[in-house]
Amino acid sequence: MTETTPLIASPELNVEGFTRQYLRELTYTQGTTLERASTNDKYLALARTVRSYLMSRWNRTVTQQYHEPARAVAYLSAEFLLGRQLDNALIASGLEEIAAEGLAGLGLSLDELRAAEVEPGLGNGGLGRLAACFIDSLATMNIPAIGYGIRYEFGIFRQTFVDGRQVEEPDNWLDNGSPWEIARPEQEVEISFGGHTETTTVDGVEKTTWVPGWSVLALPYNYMVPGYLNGRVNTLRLWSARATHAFDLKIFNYGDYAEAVRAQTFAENITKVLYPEDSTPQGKELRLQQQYFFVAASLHDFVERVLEAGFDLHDLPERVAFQLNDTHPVIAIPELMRVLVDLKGLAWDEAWAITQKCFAYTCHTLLPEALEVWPVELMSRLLPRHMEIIYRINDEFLEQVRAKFGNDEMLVRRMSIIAEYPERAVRMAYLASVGTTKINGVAELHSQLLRDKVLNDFAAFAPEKFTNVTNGVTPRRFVRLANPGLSALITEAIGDGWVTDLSRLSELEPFADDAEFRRRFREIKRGNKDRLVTLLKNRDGIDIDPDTMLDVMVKRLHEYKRQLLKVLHVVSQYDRLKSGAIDPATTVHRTFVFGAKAAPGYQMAKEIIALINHVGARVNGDPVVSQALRVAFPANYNVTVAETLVPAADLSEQISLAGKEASGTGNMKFALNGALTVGTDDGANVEIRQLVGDENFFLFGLTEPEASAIQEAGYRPSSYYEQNPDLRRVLDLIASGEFSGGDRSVFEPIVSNLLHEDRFMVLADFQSYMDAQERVDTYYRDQEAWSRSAVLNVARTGFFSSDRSMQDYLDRIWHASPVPIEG
Ligand code: OX2
Repeated sequence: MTETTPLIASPELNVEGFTRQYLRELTYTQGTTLERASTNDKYLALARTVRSYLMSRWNRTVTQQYHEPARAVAYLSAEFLLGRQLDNALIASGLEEIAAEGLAGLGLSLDELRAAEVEPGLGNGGLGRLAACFIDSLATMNIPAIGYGIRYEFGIFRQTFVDGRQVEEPDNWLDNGSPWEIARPEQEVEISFGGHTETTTVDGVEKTTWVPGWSVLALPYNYMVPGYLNGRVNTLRLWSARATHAFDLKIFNYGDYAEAVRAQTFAENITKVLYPEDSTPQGKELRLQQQYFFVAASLHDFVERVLEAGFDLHDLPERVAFQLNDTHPVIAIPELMRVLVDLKGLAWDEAWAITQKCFAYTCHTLLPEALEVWPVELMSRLLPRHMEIIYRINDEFLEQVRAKFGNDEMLVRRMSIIAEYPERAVRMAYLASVGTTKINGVAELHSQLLRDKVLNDFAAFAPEKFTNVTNGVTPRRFVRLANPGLSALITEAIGDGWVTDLSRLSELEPFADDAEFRRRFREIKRGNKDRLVTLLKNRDGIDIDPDTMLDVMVKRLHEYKRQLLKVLHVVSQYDRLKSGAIDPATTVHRTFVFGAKAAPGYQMAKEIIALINHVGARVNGDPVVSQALRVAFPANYNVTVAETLVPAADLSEQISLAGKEASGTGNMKFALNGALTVGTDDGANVEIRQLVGDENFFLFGLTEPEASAIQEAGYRPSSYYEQNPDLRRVLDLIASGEFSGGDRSVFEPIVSNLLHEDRFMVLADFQSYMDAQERVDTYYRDQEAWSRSAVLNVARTGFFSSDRSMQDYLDRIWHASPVPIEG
């Protein structure tokens, strides 16, 4: 590698080197002493110390990339739900033990300082966490990759409960300083909006230019994405909005100071807050501004800064694969066209060929209402040039449709990127389907349903574009870090290769039949429950009993995910214990743990949260019932909580209506940590069950074709109520005011919705779910059989590593290769 200046070496990788660097950070950066330092001071000094070890690797990665350009993956995502950074940086750099020892030498506790980190909650749930897993895997697999996203000043809201109801508070994650980001203000990019376009003819050639109305600055903040012990540190670049200097100046010259400050605020609003909607977009103007803002900044950054000067943009597809994480970044397609045609002077057809080759699109949903659509009126006002480009893309595409399928105007209307009803609007998923080389779903069933239902016309038009990549999760965070006990046991049994090759877990298979191994496995599970007991006690003041079965349902609150079905089960158990149908002394004791945030504007979801909390209070307060079951619903479920909760779980609830959950990724984390799943044939559950085997999975519920058939024939939920006395008792009990202090009106909307609409068929699956839960109880009584199944769940789910997902993307979509970092 050619370097003009030598790279500064890291501090020595030993306890002395670490301690020296730590004290340096505490003294020179935090400006304090060990005696005076606050916990936050000590944490920040620790973070910076760890960071200093990764810094030279980061520089080396960037330098090598510059000198030896290779095809890179650019992952465009409006969300990166990173979780805490320190723990991951410690294991990636091999510093965990050194740090613990060094800190102990100074009388400090690593665990205590770890706990001081506030996680950056820059995502809603699965989609954002997936992006974080993917960039971790890419770095670990030595792939040149860059993540592009938004540095929200406020991430996902902090959830609290008041009288059992959700209240949202701002997540000011930046308050205590963020040691993991590095601002690069000198690399700011100006991003424009509004205005109009002008077309002129020069030498007989039409040329359109955009005359924007206003603009803001995009400031990049870099985050390290360290590979696991491989010397590579990739970059995550998150953009933050500022007012342009020119704008300021003009107003200052008019002497209107107040107006200048207002302009500043207006600009900064763009990256102020993460929209808390998950899987159901709200169509707000600011959201489109966010999307264009980060996408335009990222394309500019890649083209003007990452690519070397003089790079021939005809070769762009050789150098980059832009992955569109759902429809949020899809405005990148017309933006790249604008850059190539308007700014770089390429002919339209050339530019279109390049654009289509550079982009690929991942769809994460099957709910029609979750596919983003932007009113033409809004798009034309905010991005007039892009609207023109979209029209032209659409015209040419529809010509091809006619050429291929004849003049079927119904079909043409169905496939048009522009919807006509209920208002003229741009269908972003269609734009993505037209402007990309590949389209993938996130689990086998989901990809199949995308082809057969949601995007069936597009699949008929270009079948070769469609592919599947089943999601995965990073084993570094969700096994190695979250479950140190299990990690040590696995390593003792099969060596430590599994951390970067999770398929190796299959070597654990024989240990399922080893009684001593199972005993140790149970001991670890029990230890993990103790850790959870401590966390819930300290964090939430919640008491749980580690000797009960831990039955966990954690995910966003959404009707399709069916937290309500879980509540019906709890209420049924409550009823049976109270009525004496089951004996609290002999039944299997369970703790039901819920974790879920509802989008602030999603009324029904918030009612369901209130119901869970009210049922929980009643159950926990009843002297008889609480002997056998308890409900715990810690507020503000997030990545940090998941890391303690997932390893402690016995039973994983994955109970969405078949055909609605695209994949799920929590389901994978639980199975990998040795929980058994009770689940429907939905999303990645299908693949989990195929891999672990029917005998190690509690399947229930309608299949997708069955559910669709019932819906088509006219689903009548009340008929289930009428025919099933157990179900009737449960719904009547909720309706009676049993869980609302006798007030029958409180949960009436929930009950009435179930009886008369029940869009996600909770009542249709009720009995099947109850039966599955009976099987769970029976099986759990046989702890040897249960732990054998649990071990087999671990041994057989190595497939769900995000490393494997990345390999699939590389093989099927990106075609990029590893580049090891030298030195
Ligand atoms: C989620 C999906 O709901 C979930 O099934 C999937 O596992 C996850 O994405 C990662 O692929 N917003 N969030 C999702 O989809 C959308 C849209």
